[in-house]
Amino acid sequence: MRFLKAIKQAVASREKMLAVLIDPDKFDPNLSADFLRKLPKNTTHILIGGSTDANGRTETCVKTVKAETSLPVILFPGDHTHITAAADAILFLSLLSGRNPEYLIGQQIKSVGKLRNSNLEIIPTGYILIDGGKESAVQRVSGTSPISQQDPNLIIDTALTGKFSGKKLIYLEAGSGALQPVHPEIISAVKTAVQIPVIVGGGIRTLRQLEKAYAAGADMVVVGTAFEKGEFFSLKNKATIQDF
Ligand code: 1GP
Repeated sequence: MRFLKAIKQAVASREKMLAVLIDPDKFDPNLSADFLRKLPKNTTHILIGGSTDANGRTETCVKTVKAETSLPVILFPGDHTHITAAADAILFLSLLSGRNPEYLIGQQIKSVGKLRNSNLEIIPTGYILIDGGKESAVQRVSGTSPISQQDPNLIIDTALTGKFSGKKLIYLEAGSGALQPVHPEIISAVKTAVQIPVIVGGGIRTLRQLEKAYAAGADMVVVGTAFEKGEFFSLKNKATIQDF
């Protein structure tokens, strides 16, 4: 369990982690070297995946990225067909906020054939979809509803259910391109309750939002869309990529 162990060690020494999410649907292998060169220097992980992989490009994406970076490359699959043994590890997600058995246990069972013969490190992760102000791909694909940010108690109870069920990480997800990221008060309440590593993603576009998420207790922040669009590098505030 070397990747989970490293995450736990970072949390123990209060080091914050930054994961950049690459969506295989939008990945251009010809631009990947350039994309990776532009990543903040404190990027700690590359996540690869998304709710869909329309062209079946996850494996190509993983292999191309792995050839160009020594950062851990971790799968963030939308379903079992996105799994490839070429990555280092997999967030083995259960969509705990939803009530669709397919995303609580069905897809996980379908994954076993690939996982049992791979060297992927499997990291059990409680995945909680939170309302980010617009319909997310996760919501659409899973057919489940996000939890309202007005209902922190349900979010906390859901996260604790994940912990009690043996999940090693809790991922608070506002949805890719969310209008409102997960509110810092919710991050704080969840982190205080679960005391295991907490990942936060969805709609984080600015350094201020990133710092607020960290200050609230996020151990790892995931940024996808803003890096894809280059927005994270051209913020109105003073900070630039070199400030990371
Ligand atoms: C989505 O949490 C990730 O699954 C990242 O979201 O694309 O909005 O950064 P963004």
